Order: sequence, then C-alpha cells, then structure tokens
Amino acid sequence: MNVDQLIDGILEQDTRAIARGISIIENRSPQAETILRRIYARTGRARIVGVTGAPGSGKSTLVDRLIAQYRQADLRVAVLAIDPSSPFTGGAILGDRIRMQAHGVDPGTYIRSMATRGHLGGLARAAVDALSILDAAGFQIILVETVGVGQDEVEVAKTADITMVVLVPGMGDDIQTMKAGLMEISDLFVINKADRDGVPRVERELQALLSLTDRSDDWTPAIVKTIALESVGLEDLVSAIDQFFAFMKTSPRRTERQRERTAARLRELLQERLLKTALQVGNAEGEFDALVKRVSAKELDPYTAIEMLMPKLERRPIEDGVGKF
Ligand SMILES: Nc1nc2c(ncn2[C@@H]2O[C@H](COP(=O)(O)OP(=O)(O)OP(=O)(O)O)[C@@H](O)[C@H]2O)c(=O)[nH]1
Ligand SMILES: [Mg+2]
Repeated sequence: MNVDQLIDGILEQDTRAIARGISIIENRSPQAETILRRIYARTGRARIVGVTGAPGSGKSTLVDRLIAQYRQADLRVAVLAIDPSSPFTGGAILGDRIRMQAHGVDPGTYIRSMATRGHLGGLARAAVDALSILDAAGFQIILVETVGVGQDEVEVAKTADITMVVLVPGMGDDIQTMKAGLMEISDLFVINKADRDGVPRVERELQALLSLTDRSDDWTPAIVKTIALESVGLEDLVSAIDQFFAFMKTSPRRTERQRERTAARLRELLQERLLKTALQVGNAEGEFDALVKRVSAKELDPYTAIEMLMPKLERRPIEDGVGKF
C-alpha cells in the first residue's frame, strides 16, 4: 500500500488502512505528516467523547456499553483507549480487549489501544493525530478512554468535544482533591457503580464542588448515574451527551473553543519545529553538546549557556527557509 492508497483506504473506511495509518502515526514514520496534511480537510465531523476517571471506575465497561447504544442507533463508533501505565491497572489491557471483543467483528466499530510509553513528541500529540485519522475515516462517534491522572491524559481530554469524568461511590474525600484542572474540563459526570452504597454522598459532594466552578460557557455539567455492568442508565448517558452537543451548537463559546484548541495545536507544532531547528542549527558544530558538558561540570550556568547559543540562531539567514526566531 503506497501513501495514496493508504489515504484513499482511510477515507473509504477500510479497517486495514485505518490501522496502518495509526501505526504510522505512532511510529512517527516519514509518511505521517503527508497523511495528516492530506486528510485534514476531511476531519471535524466526528463527535469526540473523552471518557476519563480513576483506575477501575468502569470506563472500559461504560465505553463498551456506549458502543452498543450507538450501534443500535446505526452510528459508526471508534474507540481510542489510552492504556493506563500504572502498575495497578496495567493488567486491565487484556481484560479490555476481551470485553470489547463483542464488537470486534462489526465493521461499524473500530477499537484501538495506544501505549502511554515511548511516544516521540508525546502521547497527546500521537493521540490527537490518531483521532484525525478516525475522524477522516467517517466514524461519527469517537470514544477516547484515558485514566485521569497524568498531564498527558488531561491534554488528550482537552482535545475531546465533550469530556465525561467517571466517579464511583465511596470515593470519599477523593472528590475534594480531584484535580482542579480536571474539574474545569468536565462537561459531564457519571456516577458509575450506582449499585453500590454511597451514591447520594458522591452526588452531594459533586454538586457542592460544581457550585464553586465557574464556566465561561454557562453550561451546567449533568450528573448521570449508571450501573455499567448491567447497562443501567445508558440511555440517560447518551441523552446527556446529546444535550451537551445541542447546547454547544448554539453556544457563542463554540467557535472560541474551537479556536483555542486550534491555537494550542499550532503552538505545540511550532514549539516542536522550532526546537528541532534550533537544535540542528545550534549544534551544527557541536556547540550545544559542548555547552551541555560545561553546564554539567558547573563551569557555566544554564541561563548563560542559552544566551551564548542565541546569537547563532538569530544570525541564521531567512533564505534557507527558517527565518529568524
Ligand atoms: N459493581 C459494579 N462493578 C462495575 C460496574 N462497572 C464496572 N464494574 C467493574 O469494575 C471493574 C473495573 O471496570 P473497568 O471497566 O475495567 O474500569 P476502567 O475504569 O476501565 O479501569 P482502568 O482502565 O484499569 O482504569 C471491573 O471488574 C468491572 O466489571 C458497575 O456499574 N457496578
Ligand atoms: Mg479501562
């Protein structure tokens, strides 16, 4: 499969091409950029639903049940599961595969795991690019499962159109310590394992916390109770997701949110590109490495080292395509 065939395959919703495309992105192979450039115009139609929450809160079970709901409505659904790397949950990956297998042969669903480790350019970057592939491939719903612990995961959640946070009864004071960052990006809360004791308490604490959170778009995050294992509350969850999209459609914040995301993405790409160029230019004669040695040996402080490198970067002529920075 050459790049043209691969891109055509992705746009024609061919599972093998989609899988290849995502692998190319994961490995940051040279074709990655070509693919991403060429499919960009075809993205922006999918509803990207981020599912985050503590390890074991039932995210995968919920995702699995959501697939069933959306398939019933005849929507094509993709899942991007960002594997938890924590040693407590590392073993869940196999379980996830088995549980989600029920949909494995359905061409209207596509499920993909991405490893948290070993991504050049960061996990968030690889995940966002993989989302573009799934979006261009015409999946109407893309569910992204992340464990709400690390910065990378919060970054991924930020790229979703809607982020739901899965909580469970008995979290006790954990809700109070829930990352402020996570609170801000949560559009919807799910209290899963509602078959357990302590639902009213989590709900109360959540409401108290919500009353303190000020959202610029005036959306009031819904709280939905589910028993994922028994598919209880799933219709409510789907309709809460729909309501959010309906709200966003008319919200003046929508364009703004879109622009913020685009700006963040461009900034990230720019940063990556400038750093790469700077290191190439700055180290053409081994200057960067020499400075590293001197700073490590405490002969020089890092701030002075950078000041010593800057003139070299600034002298770089514009003609060779890089310009001044
Ligand atoms: N009692 C009860 N158990 C549930 C419910 N939903 C999920 N579980 C169980 O909770 C455990 C964890 O579920 P997962 O879906 O793997 O949770 P997860 O959040 O994806 O976990 P990680 O990916 O490891 O972070 C499993 O044993 C599920 O069977 C529920 O509604 N009630
Ligand atoms: Mg899981």
